[in-house]
Amino acid sequence: MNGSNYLEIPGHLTLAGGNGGLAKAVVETRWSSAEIYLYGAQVTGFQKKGEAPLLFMSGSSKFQSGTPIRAGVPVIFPWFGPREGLPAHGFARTSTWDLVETSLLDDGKVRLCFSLQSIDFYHVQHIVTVGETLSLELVVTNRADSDAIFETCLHTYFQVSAIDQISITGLANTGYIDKGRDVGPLETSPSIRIADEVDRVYYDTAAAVEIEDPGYRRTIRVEKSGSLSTVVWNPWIETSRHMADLGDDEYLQMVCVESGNVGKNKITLPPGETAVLKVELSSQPHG
Ligand code: TA6
Repeated sequence: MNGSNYLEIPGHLTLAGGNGGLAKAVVETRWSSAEIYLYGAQVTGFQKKGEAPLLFMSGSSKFQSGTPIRAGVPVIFPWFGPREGLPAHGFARTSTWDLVETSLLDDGKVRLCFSLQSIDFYHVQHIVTVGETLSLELVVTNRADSDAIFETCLHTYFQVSAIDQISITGLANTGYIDKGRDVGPLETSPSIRIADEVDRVYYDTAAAVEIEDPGYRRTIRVEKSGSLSTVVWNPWIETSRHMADLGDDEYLQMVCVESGNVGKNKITLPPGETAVLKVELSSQPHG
């Protein structure tokens, strides 16, 4: 981090060596604290004062170049899911981004702007704003002279008190594909409960989603814009056992509710245009 001290903000933002020696920004505001790795421009932690962490971090996560970090909000770009001969979920999450700008906003929030280097055809920024809420913006500009076609996703891992106690609302009457079962029904349940492996891509939905967590006595809210897909994932027992970077029982404390544009909602962007995927993550304690 030599030479980047000018990006630090006394009392609010320090640059430090994180796990595996990877550089991270540590942020403090009057409402919350957060950690963001330059590797993947990945928020790995966000916690409001007096509350449980909002984001889940696997105790077995690797922190090494070439391997994604299993925590927080991996930035998925320019494709979602597997690609023959290429890294799953694109290369953004395994690239080291430049931290190009930091600022303390008038209202006390801290804003960080990361830039993804050396992709000829795209200019990509990830803007993270830490305050009472956590706001993330993935900003992609097409610098080529023909249409760019790509997928985006903010693959958010939430920490929950107990997976079988939570309920997820906001997706009723939305069509989805369950990856495991390869079916395409409409969500009939106004309130989704998880009692098995769930790996669903909900399409054509711009709706906010809420996660009700009675154990932590809070409701998490995912507000989004520039996104037509919502992914809900929990690996459950068998899949977890095959994941080297997730403890066998950690599926009990996590759920992914991801905002993006994937599959049939992939983005076609004309030359010179910009697409912005924005999410605002908040939590409301129960009274
Ligand atoms: O978003 C859900 C998903 O695509 C699942 O299919 C599951 O594989 C998960 O992401 C994690 O993928 P990863 O490459 O991080 O192991």
